Amino acid sequence: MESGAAAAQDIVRILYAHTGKAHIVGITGSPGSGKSSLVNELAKAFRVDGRRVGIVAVDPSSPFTGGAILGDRVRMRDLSGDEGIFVRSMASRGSLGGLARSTMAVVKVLDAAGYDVILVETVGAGQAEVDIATSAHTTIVLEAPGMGDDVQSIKAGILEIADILVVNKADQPGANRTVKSLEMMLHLAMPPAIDDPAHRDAGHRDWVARGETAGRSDGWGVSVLQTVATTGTGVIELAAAVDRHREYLLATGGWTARERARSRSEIERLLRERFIDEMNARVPAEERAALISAVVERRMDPYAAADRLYSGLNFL
Ligand SMILES: Nc1nc2c(ncn2[C@@H]2O[C@H](COP(=O)(O)OP(=O)(O)OP(=O)(O)O)[C@@H](O)[C@H]2O)c(=O)[nH]1
Ligand SMILES: [Mg+2]
Repeated sequence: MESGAAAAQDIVRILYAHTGKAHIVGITGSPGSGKSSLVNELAKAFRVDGRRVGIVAVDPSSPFTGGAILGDRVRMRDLSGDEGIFVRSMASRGSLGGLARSTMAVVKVLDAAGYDVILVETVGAGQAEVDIATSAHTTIVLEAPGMGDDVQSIKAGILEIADILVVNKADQPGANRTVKSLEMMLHLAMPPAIDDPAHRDAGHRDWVARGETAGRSDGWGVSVLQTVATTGTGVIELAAAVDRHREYLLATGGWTARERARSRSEIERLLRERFIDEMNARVPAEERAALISAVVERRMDPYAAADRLYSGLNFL
């Protein structure tokens, strides 16, 4: 599956009909926030009732930790020997900022092979974060204490992609403040779905204190959980939240909606890749370079250049 698009296409043709049963869970967060450690613990939590767990760890080429494939092996060492767990670490192979091309292909293999839950770890940076959110059923966004706790500094867009927010390293100073900031931000962005007077009159803090979760357009209440991945604290609760999200999606039609969104974005991605490949194959490199120069030198605008390339493909 990882050796190239042609091989992947052949394999997917055979196994695709057997996919669609697994719960695909994306785990994203800043480098070093504890994703691998948490994935390790989550996997064990899902094993308790006998479910089989697949793990795909993308971005071992993280410039921050270097050689993380080895690191992941060490961290996930206590999973080895369990036949119900399969771990695959893969390099992001140049698709910087995006999900590795073959990630979802590998997820399909695990799905077809009968893994019930597939955990996909990606470093939360720009496009990869968005990619995983459109590729997974449930997206967990990890934060660690002290990474700039004011509402402004928390990355914009996090709310659109997070189904569950986790403050990991809850054993470290400042964890409570990070939780508060996230809850505040959730509340500001997404007031409670049910608008009763009690909600309206209560201050943010009271609202948070009552343990309510924020509502959003699909009705799912995003909550903020705390974990200590190194000891497993809070992981049972996180696993339960993941299961609850799956049940919620199934009960509300959200599952089908996400499947549609997943399928559409995958088809579009394949189409884009194929289109670019086709263009590179049909238009000689010198010609493409000349077009780029023309745009750089303002002799041609980018739209005109794209037009030229597009018509050269004779698709119309
Ligand atoms: N104190 C504390 N340390 C933790 C916790 N979770 C992870 N760590 C430590 O944080 C470091 C990074 O953990 P990883 O699990 O590798 O983090 P990651 O997000 O997978 O890192 P990258 O994949 O390199 O982005 C390791 O030294 C862990 O032992 C936690 O809950 N508390
Ligand atoms: Mg990791």
